[in-house]
Amino acid sequence: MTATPVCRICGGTLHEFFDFGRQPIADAFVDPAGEQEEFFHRLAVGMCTSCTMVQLLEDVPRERMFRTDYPYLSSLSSAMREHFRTTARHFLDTELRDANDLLVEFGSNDGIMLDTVHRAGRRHLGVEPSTDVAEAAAAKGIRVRNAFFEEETAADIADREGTAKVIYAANTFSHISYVDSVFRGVDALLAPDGVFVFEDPYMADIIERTSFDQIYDEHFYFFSVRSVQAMAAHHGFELVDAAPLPVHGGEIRYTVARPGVRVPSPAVGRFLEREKAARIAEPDTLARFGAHVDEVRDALRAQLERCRDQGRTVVGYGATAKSSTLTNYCGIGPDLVSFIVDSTPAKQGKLSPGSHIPVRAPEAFSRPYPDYALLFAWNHAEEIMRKENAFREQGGRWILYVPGVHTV
Ligand code: DWN
Ligand code: SAH
Ligand code: ZN
Repeated sequence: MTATPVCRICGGTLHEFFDFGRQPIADAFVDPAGEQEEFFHRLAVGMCTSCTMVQLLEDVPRERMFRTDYPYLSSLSSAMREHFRTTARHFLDTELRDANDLLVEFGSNDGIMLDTVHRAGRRHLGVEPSTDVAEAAAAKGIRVRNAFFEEETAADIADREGTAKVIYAANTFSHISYVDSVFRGVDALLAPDGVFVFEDPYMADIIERTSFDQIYDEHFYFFSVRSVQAMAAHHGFELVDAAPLPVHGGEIRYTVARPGVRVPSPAVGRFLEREKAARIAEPDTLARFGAHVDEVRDALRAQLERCRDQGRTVVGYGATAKSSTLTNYCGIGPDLVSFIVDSTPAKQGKLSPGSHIPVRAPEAFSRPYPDYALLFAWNHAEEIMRKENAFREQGGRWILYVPGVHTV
């Protein structure tokens, strides 16, 4: 673990605004029969007073998070499969005009996006350090390199394959503390007229919805249009577009190019104005966010304790990485949430990190239905509530905590 006293982007001073205390690795589910001790780190966030990038104060060694048995499989959500199909088609229609054009995706996971590019018979390469998920993509015929994306990997790909028209990353660039190496890699690999496109949770949405569970070890940076523009410029690139996405509780897709190559979209200026008006980079806004976090914690605990005291059963839905911060910060254990159901085979039979709530297969949800279901996968609410529609019909209620604690 390395201390991070200064901004990892520009070297500016960090203003710390929230400390979640000791937290486990959010995707390190615990084997109940195992004896391995859990790894804990200090989870605290700050904002750079120069470039406004929000970031963790300490990073966890990357091999502890992204390893052979990283459990998250992107393709388990049908809404996300549709989102990435549309994304791939967009690149096929707009950027990959020449039959020989190459698309490189880092953090390609189980191939949820590259599958469409591969099926279209177009040149692609995934870069994915987590072996199990990389193998899942390779099994679909997708070309994947089992490695971390950084300068050396990118330069080697450029040597072997030539430059890429599109370098793409979803929910991955914000996971990488060492951005300078990534930008040097992009510089080595990107075609002169190519684009580097990435999409990640949007800081303005996190503040607006108090979705503090987005903060955990894997999420190192919390991007805004202003901080991404500064980061791109700092590394000799230009932010040329920003587009909002409804997925994962509110994201932005950023398009970065070499300076002067693309005409910047007016959307960039519009977002900058909006961020200024919403005062998302002001210390008092961040202090208010912190106060809201504790309000949500207190309201959720009160609700769960009420359920327990009245003898009502509560089950968690979706053993998300996000729920690690939620359960551990709010002190939610198996006494308040008996178990969590999740469709990921590698999570089933394990215990949630730190909070040690058992994880079971989705079939356990209806045997019998609980009185309440705490929706940890709130970003997939529509898909899950549709699928589990019988739960509400027979009188069950969902507990949500974004935005704010409420039942439906
Ligand atoms: O950024 C990240 C995102 C993309 O994925 C990574 N750092 C880690 C991970 O975060 P997460 O675990 O918070 O992501 P999700 O997509 O909110 O996780 C949903 C969980 O719920 C998965 O474990 C699968 C499960 N699930 C389910 O049991 N039934 C999901 C759906 C849609 C379902 O119907
Ligand atoms: N793109 C997918 C997966 C996001 S999860 C989606 O949006 O659903 C983040 C992924 O990034 C994991 O699969 C993890 O193994 C990978 N990752 C983490 N650091 C990386 C790095 N330096 N280079 C490439 N991939 C990385
Ligand atoms: Zn900075």
